[in-house]
Amino acid sequence: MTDLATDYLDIDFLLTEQEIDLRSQVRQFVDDRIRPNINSWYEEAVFPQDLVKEMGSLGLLGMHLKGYGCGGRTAVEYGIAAMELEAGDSGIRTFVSVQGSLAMSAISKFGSEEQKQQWLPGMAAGELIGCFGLTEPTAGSDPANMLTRAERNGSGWVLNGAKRWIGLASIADVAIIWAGTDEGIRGFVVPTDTEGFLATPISEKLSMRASIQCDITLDDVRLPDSAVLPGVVGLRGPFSCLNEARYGILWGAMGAARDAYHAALAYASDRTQFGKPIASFQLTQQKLVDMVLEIQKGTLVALQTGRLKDVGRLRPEQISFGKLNNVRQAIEICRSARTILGGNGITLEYSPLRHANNLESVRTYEGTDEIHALIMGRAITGIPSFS
Ligand code: TGC
Repeated sequence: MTDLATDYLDIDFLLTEQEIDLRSQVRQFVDDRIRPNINSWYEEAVFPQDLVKEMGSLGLLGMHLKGYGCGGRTAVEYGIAAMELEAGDSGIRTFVSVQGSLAMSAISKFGSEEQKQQWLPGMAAGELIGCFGLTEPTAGSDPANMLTRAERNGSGWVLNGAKRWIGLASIADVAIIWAGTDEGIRGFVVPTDTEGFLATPISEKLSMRASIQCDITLDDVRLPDSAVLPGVVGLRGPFSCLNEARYGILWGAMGAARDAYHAALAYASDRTQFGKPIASFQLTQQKLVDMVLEIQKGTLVALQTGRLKDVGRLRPEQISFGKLNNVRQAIEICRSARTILGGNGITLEYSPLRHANNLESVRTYEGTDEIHALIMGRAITGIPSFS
């Protein structure tokens, strides 16, 4: 029988044995390698780079891509892994998303055979790190207005511009940089040791502290013609990669929410006030029940989205449903969990506020709540509000 406190609706019954095995494996990795250390990484703003190869060995990098050393896993399996990683910390799940869903998927979807062979096996193994440069200091929600330019120069290209909020850029070996050209927006595979490429970590963050986000400047970065991603021209390129990352997020957010709920439930069962455990108070029970309702609903949304993706029926507008709903609900769950922990909830000893702070980034990157609401609004009404 299912344990109602952990899986009220018996969602596990909908999972295959292989999915449950993968979940156990990733959960074990999180328990062994992330949970014991996350508080110090978070406090000291350290990204644990030594975990990268371990995640590669576990098959978590580019896990739903096929060939070139990638895992070839299903979308649901990728989602389950994202959920478990984010139950540890959003910063670690974000690493896997940026590496696999953004940088590797850009090469896998649109790269030349040579680019795939050069980069994907090393990235899948965690020997090489990638980043994805779309957002700019003055172009976040509206990447069509990017200022970064790539000009043809003889048989090659010269890139100039700036990118902001680029995960992993300062430790990356390769950057996928999207830039305006006379032909439209194009993607470039830029080795980060190319002259003129500079990545600077953004410090003093109150969110995602166990992960790295950077400013990038591109100052006359000279590239051969073979650096361009040949398979796409236009914003469809980066948006197709964002679909993959947004998909991982809608699972991951439920992992953070679940972890916060478990912390609150354990605390409420132990903590005694007025002579009895605070779990016995009606207001606390209401909060816990509201968390269970939204975690279970959000997990079903994630699973349905994944099943649609696995049979090729998933539309980007449906990813927006999950990204908007699950991140929004996850933040509320984490904040509510913090209230059950009282004053102790503002320390790093308990996870809910760390998760809530991380989720502020998650609700902002890969399309804000507002952008996903407007994507859904356009899908429902047929009327775009942003153009
Ligand atoms: P529109 O100009 O009409 O469309 C442009 C082209 O793109 C196609 N398209 C998509 N293709 C695949 N998947 C999607 N989800 C797509 N959305 C649009 C579209 O069909 C068109 O193709 P074509 O061939 O006809 O030219 O653009 P739009 O009006 O559809 O989009 C407007 C809007 C607001 C929805 C879009 O601009 C948007 O999604 N904005 C949010 C951008 C965003 O999420 N930015 C965050 C990036 S995160 C980041 O850079 C950091 S990475 C994380 C890290 O490093 O840590």
